[in-house]
Amino acid sequence: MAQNISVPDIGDFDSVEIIEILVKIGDHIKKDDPVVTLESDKSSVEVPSLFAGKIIELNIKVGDKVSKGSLLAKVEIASVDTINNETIQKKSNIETDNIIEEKDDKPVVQKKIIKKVFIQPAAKEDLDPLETKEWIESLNAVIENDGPSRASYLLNKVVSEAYTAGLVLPDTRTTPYINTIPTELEVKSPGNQNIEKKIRAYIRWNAAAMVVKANKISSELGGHIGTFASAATLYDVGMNHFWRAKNKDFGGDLIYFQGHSAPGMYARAFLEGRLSEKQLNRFRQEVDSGGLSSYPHPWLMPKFWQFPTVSMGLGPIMAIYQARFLKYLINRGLLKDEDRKIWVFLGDGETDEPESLGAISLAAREKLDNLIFVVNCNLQRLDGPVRGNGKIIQELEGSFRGAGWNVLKVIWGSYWDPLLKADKTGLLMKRMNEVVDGEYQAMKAKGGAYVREKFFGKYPELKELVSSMTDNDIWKLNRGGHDPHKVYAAYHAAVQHKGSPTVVIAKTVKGYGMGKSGESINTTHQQKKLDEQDLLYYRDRFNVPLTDEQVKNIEYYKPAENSEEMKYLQERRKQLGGFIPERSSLALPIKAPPKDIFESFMKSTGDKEMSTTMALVRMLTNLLRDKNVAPRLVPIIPDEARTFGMEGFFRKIGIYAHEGQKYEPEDSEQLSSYKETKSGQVLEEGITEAGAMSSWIAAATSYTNHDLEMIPVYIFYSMFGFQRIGDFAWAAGDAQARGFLIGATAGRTTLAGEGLQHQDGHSHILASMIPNCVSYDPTFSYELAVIFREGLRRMHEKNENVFYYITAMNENYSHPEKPKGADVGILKGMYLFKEYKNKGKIKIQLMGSGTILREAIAAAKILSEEYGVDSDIWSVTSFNELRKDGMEIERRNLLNPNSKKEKSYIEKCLEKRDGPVIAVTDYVRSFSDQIRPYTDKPFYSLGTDGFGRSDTRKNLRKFFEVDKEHIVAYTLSALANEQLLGSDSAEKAFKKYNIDKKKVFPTKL
Ligand SMILES: Cc1ncc(C[n+]2csc(CCOP(=O)(O)OP(=O)(O)O)c2C)c(N)n1
Ligand SMILES: [Mg+2]
Repeated sequence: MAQNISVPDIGDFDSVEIIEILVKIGDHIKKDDPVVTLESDKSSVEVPSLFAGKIIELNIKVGDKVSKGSLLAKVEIASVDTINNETIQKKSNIETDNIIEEKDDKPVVQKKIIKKVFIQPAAKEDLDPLETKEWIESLNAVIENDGPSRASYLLNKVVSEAYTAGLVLPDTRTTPYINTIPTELEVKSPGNQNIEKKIRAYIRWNAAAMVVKANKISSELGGHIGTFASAATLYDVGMNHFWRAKNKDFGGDLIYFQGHSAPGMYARAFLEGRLSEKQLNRFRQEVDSGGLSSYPHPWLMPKFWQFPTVSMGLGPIMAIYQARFLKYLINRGLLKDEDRKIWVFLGDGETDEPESLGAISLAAREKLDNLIFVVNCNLQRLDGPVRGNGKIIQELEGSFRGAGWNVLKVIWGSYWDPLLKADKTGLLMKRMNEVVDGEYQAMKAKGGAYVREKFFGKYPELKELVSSMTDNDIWKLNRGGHDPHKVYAAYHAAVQHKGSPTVVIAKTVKGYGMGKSGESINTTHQQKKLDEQDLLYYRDRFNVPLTDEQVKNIEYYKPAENSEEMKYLQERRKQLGGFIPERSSLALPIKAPPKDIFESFMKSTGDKEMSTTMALVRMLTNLLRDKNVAPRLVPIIPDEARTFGMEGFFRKIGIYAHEGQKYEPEDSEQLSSYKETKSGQVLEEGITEAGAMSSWIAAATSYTNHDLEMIPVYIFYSMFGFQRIGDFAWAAGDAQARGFLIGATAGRTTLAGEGLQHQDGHSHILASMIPNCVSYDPTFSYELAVIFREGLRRMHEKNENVFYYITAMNENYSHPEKPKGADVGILKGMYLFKEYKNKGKIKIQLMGSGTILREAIAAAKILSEEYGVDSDIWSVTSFNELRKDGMEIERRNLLNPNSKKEKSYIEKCLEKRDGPVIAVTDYVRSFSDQIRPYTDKPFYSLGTDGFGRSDTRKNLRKFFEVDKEHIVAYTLSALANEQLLGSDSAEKAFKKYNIDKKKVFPTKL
């Protein structure tokens, strides 16, 4: 039986061109195999076959224009069963309508006043509607008889009671200021608490000693003691019991450590035998190798740190997208599900950062139960209290619960348990609720007597409650985050929890154990020098077995290898599979595709016009046909797929959606319909550049975190790239990310109508600041192809730790054939595109990049034909790469004054060529000015300095003086300036092109 393959609904286009035929007569194809590629003026898309079978007829050829319904080919199919049963049929909307009309069977309360009471039954189904009714009627009666205030009071009481009994009330925003897990439900730690306490004390001591020692060398070195002091228990319980390391049998949990708690991680690694005393002595002294970096920096300690976190807010959001990416890899079948967890530590002050909480709703939406946040609420940030007049723990609880997280508050330590039990009046809980953080902080700074008076003293009943306790006993009433039992119970509950992410909100004391020198005082954060008395106090507080003399010498403490502490420590980590943190990669390289995948881009497009963005999308489509590369590509798009002509990817490879697609998309009959699927490949991030970049980083570091090399390609408006997510890009460099960032709709005058906030004339400058970012501004599709292919080779085949930033434009133009031998120059940053050498004696070196190179090419023609000025036209694919080369060679020459001078690549290109350089780009002048020092030729740059504005490309180029007319006139003037030509020519040109000499410089307009 033969079936027709026709053009499906292609959306808003009447007729589109066939640019590729991907099958031959006689080919056996599977269902969904692409048959042809269609291209409109904006995007290209493959048409898949709806049938499996043998191609028996081809009814089209390349270049044909087709529309919906046009016959493409005929297929002889094997049997009727193979006919695609997914052929999309429009379902009626009846089902949906039914759902909408379904009766709400919640108890209906008649009385008007009750409408103000928002009560939801806790269980999904009402087991006893009569009883429910009685409850509601009772409430109703109280409201009517005693008023709403009495009713609220009673409700609060009931809720508190319910909470103390361990009921989870997910619909309330906050719960009372007590631990989420009731004492009776706490799972006990199997650990030996005595030994763990000692280990913790040694780690505390060594961390503090390391910071103090560094500051004896120089107070310039800095460091923090107070943060880790407050978080030591939170880390230690994880290290001893929960965090499983990567090894040959398991992928490993991933831990994002709070940046400035790094001293604690070094101190533990020292006890574990992974870092030496010599290394600890080199904390923050990294210039001569062997030092320890101030904070987690994988670039500086590539075998130790995994995640750069110290720029606050980046860790939490990157971790959320990391957790999502892990699920993506599992759902795409690239990684097995080993129940790995992502743990993230952040400070309570850090939650001020929009990035910290900005993506928490995504984490809940994606049901990331592999994600655990631990917020260390020591109530302080750098200058003072996080919420002096409020309660950060309650505020965070509200935010996280509201977003749909499982919230576990760890506020009070075990010493409080008997008091809470004995509190029959509920006054203790009331007092806990009413005290604000500023007071809680002051209480920990001022001792037991103060707490008795200020906290318990408020109510006679509470004073009585603690009357038999000494001030010292009261002082010992600990906070949850310092109690290993409470922390263990919370972590245990967190790892068991299914269906949503968990946040453990732990209350601690900043500078815990530091006494007068820095416990809970506003200056704790900056404390890095402890005097002798402070150190002796610290030793005594934690019973560190060091003599006074050893303390005065600030010696580290490491027990004998065969001591019970050391054996315990090693055994625990052995049980958990190895050490953490540790960075490694067992990822296999991806073989770069054979050259022919990009071959078609090396030829001229003839009259056919297209943008480099379209060329890129075609390249990606081709790559999706390469069996090595295809599964590893991760296209990341922040809600702009249609802008970039990438909508064809939706249907072809699907949009990742962990729950698949629960609806029939509006455009389901179209070729590029919005297809969400559990195994989808595209990450359609929505409008979040920070989120999309975090996804990109997760994919770009997958080779180390999941031992799986991935190829992320994040495509965005270039203006909303580096300047929006610059700090993430810097962190990506630190994390040794490998992947492509594509700054689309690039160029100040090329993205014409969008105006000031959209038109990018500087993203390359920002990209150039990141040492391992390789950036290009190509003009022609063959340049893009050569660059992209080399990126694949360098990053994903040769595993070089660089990442690529490439700008792509939305201006359509035809593309010439690749000049012979241009590849090397394209990659190095410049090559000779064309020479005019048939006219006069005057010559210029004309350089351009991006779309503006085309203005330069047009200007060169005018200069040659009308003014007798010849030019060498250089396509400068990367001023940034040229500068890197120039700087390095210059430095080498300066270091070796006696040796023969080496030549930079720019010098080599220009040495035998005459005339001044005229460089012109769609970016600010400092972009091309970068290479000025590396040539002795006179150098003139034209660029788009100033704010953009909306207009046509032609008008914008005139405004910024980068159009062919300005290039001609300014070149003539430059030649006059160099006394190579009289000034008449320039003056005539200014007149001819109506160039207004009185126009104000564009930066002032
Ligand atoms: C983006 C950013 N801004 C500012 C800082 C400087 N900084 C380092 S620690 C700190 C205070 C942190 O307070 P918190 O998050 O509560 O952590 P704690 O030390 O109290 O645990 C600040 C502002 C930074 N590291 N990153
Ligand atoms: Mg804090």
